Amino acid sequence: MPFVLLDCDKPIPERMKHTYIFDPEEEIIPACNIKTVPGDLTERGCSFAGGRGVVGAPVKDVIHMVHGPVGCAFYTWGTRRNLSDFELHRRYCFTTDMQESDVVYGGEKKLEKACLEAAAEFPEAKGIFIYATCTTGLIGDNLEAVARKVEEKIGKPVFACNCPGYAGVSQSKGHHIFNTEFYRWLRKARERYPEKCLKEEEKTPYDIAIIGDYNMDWDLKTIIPPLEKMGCRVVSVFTGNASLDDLFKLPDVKLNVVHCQRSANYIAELIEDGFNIPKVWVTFFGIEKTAESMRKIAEKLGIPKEKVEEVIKEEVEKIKDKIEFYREKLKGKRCLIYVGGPRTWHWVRMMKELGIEIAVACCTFAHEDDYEKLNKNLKECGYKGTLVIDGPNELELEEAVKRYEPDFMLIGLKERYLFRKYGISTINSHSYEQGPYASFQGFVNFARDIYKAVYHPIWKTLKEGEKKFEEFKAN
Ligand code: CFM
Repeated sequence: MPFVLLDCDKPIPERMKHTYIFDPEEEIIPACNIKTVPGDLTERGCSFAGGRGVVGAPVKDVIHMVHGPVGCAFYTWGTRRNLSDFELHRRYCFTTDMQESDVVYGGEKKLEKACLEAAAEFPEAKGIFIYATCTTGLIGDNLEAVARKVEEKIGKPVFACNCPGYAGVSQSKGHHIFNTEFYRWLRKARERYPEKCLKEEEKTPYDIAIIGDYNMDWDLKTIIPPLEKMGCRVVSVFTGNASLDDLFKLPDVKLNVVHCQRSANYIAELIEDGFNIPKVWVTFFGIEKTAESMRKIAEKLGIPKEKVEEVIKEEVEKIKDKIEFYREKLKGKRCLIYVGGPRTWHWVRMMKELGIEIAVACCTFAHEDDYEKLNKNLKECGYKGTLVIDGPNELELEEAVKRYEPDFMLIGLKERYLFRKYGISTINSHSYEQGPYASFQGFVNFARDIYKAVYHPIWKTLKEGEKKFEEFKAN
């Protein structure tokens, strides 16, 4: 039986179907993307966080208006390093600050006023994104109606995202809603603002859009240059470092290159259906996967093989000695990976390239297809016996760490301090330590940060301190 019931889960045996030991001979998909069981102290986020915080947030030059109580607006900054060269999106916080009377009498007027005020105060903004929250979703404020009115008055695009926190079982539903609503809105908005679309004479056969990359700690600075070197032109990114104007051009490219296949595959599929633009799934983490992805893109666009191989060779040449150094230092180390979903499987090959064992792999909100990809990658890399947990809670993580003894953990800020107290080094895998981590150059940074974490002298000092304390207690 590949499913396991952890000791801490005895009072909630439902968690067993979320927890399995990977076996290359068996195709196991855990229960996932379903409601949290009562008693499970889940670490999942809400759908609003997925729509507003993950997909919408990186758009750099719009006013992100959160229509709800002031607390919901926290997601405006400080949560995620989706950096850009025009920091309107991370510097300011816009909210209608709903009060009790607004809830009773409706908040549409307040929303309209807030949008108009913000637009007047920030003329540099290219438009407004309005987000519903649980409060305004429940009272049924008509965000689209307000958006239309405001758009008429300010003469700039206004998009409304109806993604209250309760819309789904995790933040994943928020990604989905943002994708679908934005696509629908964009189709019509392109008719209202034809000047923002790419004109026929401006198009090239090598135009691509990167879908599902949010420029964490400037990942785009390592992803884009090799693609440009092989001849691509990146016209738009959904939504890392994106200007609203560039998002209008999403359906004008030749190929959609989908990186995060959880949060943004939806819009790539809609654009494929609606505009007949093909998509290709890629992974820009680690040497092998980045090279494989570049070959896939080149093939779709008809870029000559020799050209791509030349770029790959050049890039690999630049990093291979450094990677070899880190590989020597890290081979045989054991890790626990726990990220949202895609990164857990995106990183399997990269760990293999560094000679690292994957003891435990967890995802916060993955779906079946993520686990299919995780299993496939683990199998291809020859891993066996990895403990996989869907949506782990803190107790499960503690037990996993005690049983599997990883040398380091690729996790987020929520978990890091607890496990540091256990004496295990951690690397912030959502927003990074010192990124970028993507593509060839990013791989060196990632390997360096793992090396720095694992070899930091503090862990030795801690262990010696513990030993001394035990001796002291014994005497
Ligand atoms: Fe996509 Fe992401 Fe991820 Fe994600 Fe996230 Fe993230 Fe993530 Mo943190 S969009 S699903 S909701 S790759 S913020 S940049 S690292 S959990 S695995």
